[in-house]
Amino acid sequence: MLKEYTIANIITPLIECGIGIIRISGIQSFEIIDKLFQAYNSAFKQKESHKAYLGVLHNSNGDKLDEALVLLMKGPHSFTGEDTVEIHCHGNPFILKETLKEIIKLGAKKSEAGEFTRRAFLNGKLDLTQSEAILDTIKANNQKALSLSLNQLEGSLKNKIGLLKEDLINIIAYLEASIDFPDDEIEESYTNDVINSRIDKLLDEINKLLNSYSQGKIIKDGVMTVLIGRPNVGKSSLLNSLLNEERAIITHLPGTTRDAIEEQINIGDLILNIVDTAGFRETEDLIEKIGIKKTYNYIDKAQLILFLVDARQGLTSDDYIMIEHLKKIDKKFLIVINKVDLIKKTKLEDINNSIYISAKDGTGLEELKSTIKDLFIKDEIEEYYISNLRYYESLVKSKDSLDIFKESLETGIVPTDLLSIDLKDAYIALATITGDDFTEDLLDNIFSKFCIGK
Ligand SMILES: Nc1nc2c(ncn2[C@@H]2O[C@H](COP(=O)(O)OP(=O)(O)OP(=O)(O)O)[C@@H](O)[C@H]2O)c(=O)[nH]1
Ligand SMILES: [Mg+2]
Repeated sequence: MLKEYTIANIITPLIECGIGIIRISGIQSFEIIDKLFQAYNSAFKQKESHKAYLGVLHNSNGDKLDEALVLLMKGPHSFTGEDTVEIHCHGNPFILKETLKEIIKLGAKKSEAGEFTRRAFLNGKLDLTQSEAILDTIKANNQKALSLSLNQLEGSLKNKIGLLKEDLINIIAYLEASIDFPDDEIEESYTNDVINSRIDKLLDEINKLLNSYSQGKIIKDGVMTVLIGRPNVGKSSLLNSLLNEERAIITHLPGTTRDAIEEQINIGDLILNIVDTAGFRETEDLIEKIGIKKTYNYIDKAQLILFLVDARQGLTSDDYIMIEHLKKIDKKFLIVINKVDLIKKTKLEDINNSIYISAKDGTGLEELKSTIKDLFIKDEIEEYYISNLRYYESLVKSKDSLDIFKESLETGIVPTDLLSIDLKDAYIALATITGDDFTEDLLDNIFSKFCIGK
């Protein structure tokens, strides 16, 4: 299955910067670098692994391309498991592109998205949960998300699923042995009750993982949060205060924001993917109308609505209509009463489920943040989190097969020799998570999400 050709690519962004890196992986890696690079140290000839060599890169005409540092890693002790070369040159897109061109001329192919990691997987350096954790690690932008992905990269989920698979294999082996050697006392302890309780334990573990998904996904992807409210209530001002920058235009004129503005903010370890919208009101202005239509689309997608109200006006009839709508579609929302700096405290209306703030002077912003955090981050910490829909769906499949098995065992309708089929299905579903059961399509799907150099 492993391709016999060598792959290469620029693995750092193509911008002017300090260092740019090209990676080559495969059987021809060392042969290619020999033709392209002259090391100052003659020890380079011995190709000692995990050493760095300084020298000069040349093109095929003998023109100097750069002075570079070359790292050699002999397979299987490399990321991909193959002979690997990393060329660290100056972060100049021209140098990088020219050097890659020479490498391709010398016989390597330009790598596809995720191809280095795919090779690492196919060479048994990583399972699929670890491969996918690499992508999460690259994207993590807070400590919690990072810890989650790094644990998975170290193999926490791989090991957990491994234990579940091992348990299933033992039960399947017993069932099959009891069919082949029905009179032998293979293991008397394996009564239906024992099997049932072992399956129950497995189901417990699977349910725990399934239950961790919503929290895992929030840790990894954050919460889609939409700012809505009538014109001029201060939606854009709140966005700017939370971001600590003048991102959205603010004026005293109603209808300032027309196109939605999307930003990301971190509240401690919680990411808010926050959208400032045109809000809602009746209008004849075509552009504003489009903006308001967009607001409704965002409301549908939102996990949290911050519903802004001007403290001087309180809730208007339009607001009540919107609140009813949000309740009807079962959206989580907070009523945020803004501009409290303009009104005496005693004059404030007491509204349920509301927080009082001033986007202008920062009053109440900390309370708003901690309320949002409490809404989404659970106190209790799970041992494992799954944060990937693929794992969730596979676990559901596995659980369904175990449920069917339990039913068959209980009713006794299914002949014993067919009983293990459902257990095998449950096993295969788990095996697709770690990748000991995979199709090329599954790999294409997973690795196409990676960047070219990974
Ligand atoms: N005093 C005071 N003024 C505020 C506060 N928040 C916003 N404003 C003012 O209210 C006006 C409208 O603010 P925006 O943030 O543009 O309101 P918006 O809801 O985004 O308005 P549209 O985009 O037009 O729907 C501006 O003049 C802001 O300076 C606040 O907490 N206190
Ligand atoms: Mg606005």
